[in-house]
Amino acid sequence: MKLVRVVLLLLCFCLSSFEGKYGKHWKNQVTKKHELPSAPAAPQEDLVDAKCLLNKYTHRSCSKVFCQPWEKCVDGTCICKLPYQCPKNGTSVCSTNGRSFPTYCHLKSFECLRPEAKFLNNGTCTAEGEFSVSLSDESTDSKGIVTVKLVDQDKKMFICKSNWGMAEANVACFDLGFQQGALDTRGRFHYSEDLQINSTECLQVRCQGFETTLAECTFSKRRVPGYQGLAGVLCYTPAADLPATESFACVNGKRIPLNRACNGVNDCGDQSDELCCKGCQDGSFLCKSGVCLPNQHRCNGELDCISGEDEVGCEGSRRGRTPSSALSRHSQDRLSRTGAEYPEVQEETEILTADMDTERKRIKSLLPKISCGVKRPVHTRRKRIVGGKPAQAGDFPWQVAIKDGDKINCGGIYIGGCWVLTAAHCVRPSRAHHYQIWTSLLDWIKLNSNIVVEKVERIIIHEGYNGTTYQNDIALIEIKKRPSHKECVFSNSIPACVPWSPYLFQPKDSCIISGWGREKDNQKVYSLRWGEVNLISNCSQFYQNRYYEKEMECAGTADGSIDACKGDSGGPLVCLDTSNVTYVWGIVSWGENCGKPEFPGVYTKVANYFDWISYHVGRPLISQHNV
Ligand code: 4AZ
Repeated sequence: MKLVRVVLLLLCFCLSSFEGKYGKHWKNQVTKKHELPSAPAAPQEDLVDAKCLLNKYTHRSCSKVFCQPWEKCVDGTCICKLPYQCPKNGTSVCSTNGRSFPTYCHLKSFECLRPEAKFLNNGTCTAEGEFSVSLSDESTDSKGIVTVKLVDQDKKMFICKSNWGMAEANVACFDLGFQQGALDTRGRFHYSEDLQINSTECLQVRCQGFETTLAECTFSKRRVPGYQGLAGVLCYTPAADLPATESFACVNGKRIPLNRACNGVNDCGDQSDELCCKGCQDGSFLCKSGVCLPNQHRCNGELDCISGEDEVGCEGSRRGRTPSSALSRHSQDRLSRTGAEYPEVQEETEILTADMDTERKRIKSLLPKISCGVKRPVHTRRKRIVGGKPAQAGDFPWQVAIKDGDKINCGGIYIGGCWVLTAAHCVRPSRAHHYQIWTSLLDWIKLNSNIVVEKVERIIIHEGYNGTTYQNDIALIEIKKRPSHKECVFSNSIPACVPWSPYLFQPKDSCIISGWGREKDNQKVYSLRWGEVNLISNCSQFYQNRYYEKEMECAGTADGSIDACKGDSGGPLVCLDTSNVTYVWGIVSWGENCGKPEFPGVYTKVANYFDWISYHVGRPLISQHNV
């Protein structure tokens, strides 16, 4: 191993170009092909959704992103789980205060609650183990070339510049105590003479960006012939702030150049620059929920978009990410991260630390899962033209009919356990004993043999229900358990999933309504019918001063030919996600007439009531993720 001793007291070590706007001393240097300087800051109005920004979404906003496995989603925010809520399976890990934890999840949940101790290493705690990160520049503590000392190594090592991105730089800065992460990975960095540089031997590091210390990232050693650029970082300090007019204001208070919002890179460190996007730049991937993802997240075998689009159409393009294929993984990353075409060189790569990202995925796979919104494969529905078509057995296994005396006036939606969702205007708590819940009903003139009839235990009307404005038109029906039964029997029913985020479906998405309601000409209907409608935005234009955006949803067709009508109330408007999982997106609520294009059907927006529903039925019953 040949070490190069640097004799200058302070050597100006140029890493790459850096734009002058951060200060006079940052000068443009040689620009390599794969490090083009970013374009001048330009207004990003076409990319950023300003209204959405008011919600101040971050990496902890579970209506936009999935929570970490050591977190759960409560009221739209990922909060820390208690360690005992972690899966038990796993190997022990050690924290920086020398404490051993049964699994990585236990440590992360403990750290989430009490951030003073961080991850140190996988395995047992050793007496001499220590991990440290430092920056080379003696003149300032916020920038420099990064050096690390790994737990089981005795000397400080440099990090290679290739693969060093904002995710890694943010983690390095978090580790050094800069809570807003990094400002840039490029610039002119200095290092002092007592650092020994052997630039052909540097460490590769890969982080996800959520880590709180570089010790959680995966380090590998790679020997390549010739010179290697070294990783440097400029950590964010308010002094380095950009003018408000030329920058994007992150939720954590940091300011980043405008042109770095919606580019798939978590420049803010809290992801707030990637969560309110109308489009994505630099080849990053746009989720329907308005989130930009780095392109490597597409088809990586893990769901990142809340409605799953990043893992659709991946056949043949699945990226192999087994830890054993370190060499190919590295080569692949180099291509996908920089977009540059490097010549393939045979390199020796040795993984030095545990792969905690794989461990995170393993923990995620062990979390409890609920089953909803997936039909038994009886037959495929025969799709016909719009207009309301008769349903076949098994098409709508969540659909129920509410019988009041001898009349069926309303529908309902089975959501699991003993619970049916309906419209508040359909039911009265005092009449609970008059109601019957009919499941698997197709035609109430020609009754099918598998119908199950349930009695009602109680009815919960939303406390904000207003019978005049139809605000909060939502109610829960609890089904009576059969004597000697611990659970409710919904033998032929399958629950529809309850949407936890208002971003799961968007205007223009095609969804399905079903019910026993009247035809357009007020003709009575005895059989269950269904039709496809599109979600409609801007519904106040049809119902001025009567439409409440947050609580209501409009749906219909351009010619109005498909619509819900009298008798469909309380029934479902369901939408299917990219994996064909069915969500109850709306409850038939009201509308001016039926089948008139200028007056679309109005539905209770169920996603707005996830917390209200979970409060009554219990979070685990309806939580698909982030339990
Ligand atoms: C009703 O009276 C009703 N066209 C339900 C839905 C619509 C109109 C009326 C929407 O139950």
